[in-house]
Amino acid sequence: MNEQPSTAERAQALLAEQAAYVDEALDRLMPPADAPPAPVHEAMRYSVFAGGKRLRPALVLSACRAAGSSEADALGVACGVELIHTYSLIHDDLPAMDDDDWRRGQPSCHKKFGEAVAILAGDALQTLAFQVIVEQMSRPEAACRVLSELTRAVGSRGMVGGQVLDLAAGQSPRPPTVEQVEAIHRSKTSALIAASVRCGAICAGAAKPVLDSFGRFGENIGLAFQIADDVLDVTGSKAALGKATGKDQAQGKATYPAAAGLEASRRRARELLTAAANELNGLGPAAAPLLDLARFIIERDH
Ligand code: GRG
Repeated sequence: MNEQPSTAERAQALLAEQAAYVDEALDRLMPPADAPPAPVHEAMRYSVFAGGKRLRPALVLSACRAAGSSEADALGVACGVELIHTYSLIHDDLPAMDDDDWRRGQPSCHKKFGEAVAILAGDALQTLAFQVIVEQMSRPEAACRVLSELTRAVGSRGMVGGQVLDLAAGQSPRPPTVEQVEAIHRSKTSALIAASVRCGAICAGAAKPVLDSFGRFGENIGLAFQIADDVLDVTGSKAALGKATGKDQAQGKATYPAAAGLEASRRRARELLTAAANELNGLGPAAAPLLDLARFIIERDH
């Protein structure tokens, strides 16, 4: 008897297929490890090819497809988003930030190459992202819109701003409120995920109402992603996650479980998934890969 694949199996297969597609392009677009100045190029490649899930590029490619275009039209943007994401992880692991020795199952970038090279590798990955997007996109107007989306999402009113709020919350003697945690998570994590979905649709030339629905879909799954991440820090294993667990609580971080408990966190993630799925009503089978990725986000173990 032929059994249908589960959502998790479909999402894993989609991620594996899209990761291979994006990895081939990243390898082509990034400077070789031995090109001078070699230390920074080696560090950039070390972190980019350390085995990330490639969730954000998968969202870019799947959104482009759901909005009616081929994945090839969004490949440069998918690579750019992953380069930005990897920069954020390198800087997030630094001693002045989360101070993590492990990332994706191997020593974090500063542990392997030293702090100075890790900072520079993160900086160079971010600028390479924008170079790749500009050089790989064939329509200049769409490229400008993608750059506007992404720079807003990762600047001081997005990811970097969220990191600032997160650091401040970690210093506070009071436990965080749910509202504070959601505000941090929306800017620190959800903004880049929502921008990934919107940028995929921009690559497909989607009209404003579609872009707005995709944006709300992305915001909901982005918040659900960080809540699931918070839950995994409490319940997950170091082997599956490739980094230490239990650090959030030990560092007094503003997490959803700290503000609301584990059960309420899981419930909120499910609510967000439902709200996200409702945004794609009417798109039909074209939206199926996006929905599989959304479900994977809250069901994953890594
Ligand atoms: C400018 C100095 C300076 C710092 C910037 C970049 C930054 C501060 C903060 C980044 C915020 C951040 C790292 C959010 C974490 C989001 C998160 C849970 C990442 C893990 O994503 P996965 O699970 O990772 O998709 P993989 O390894 O699969 O790619």
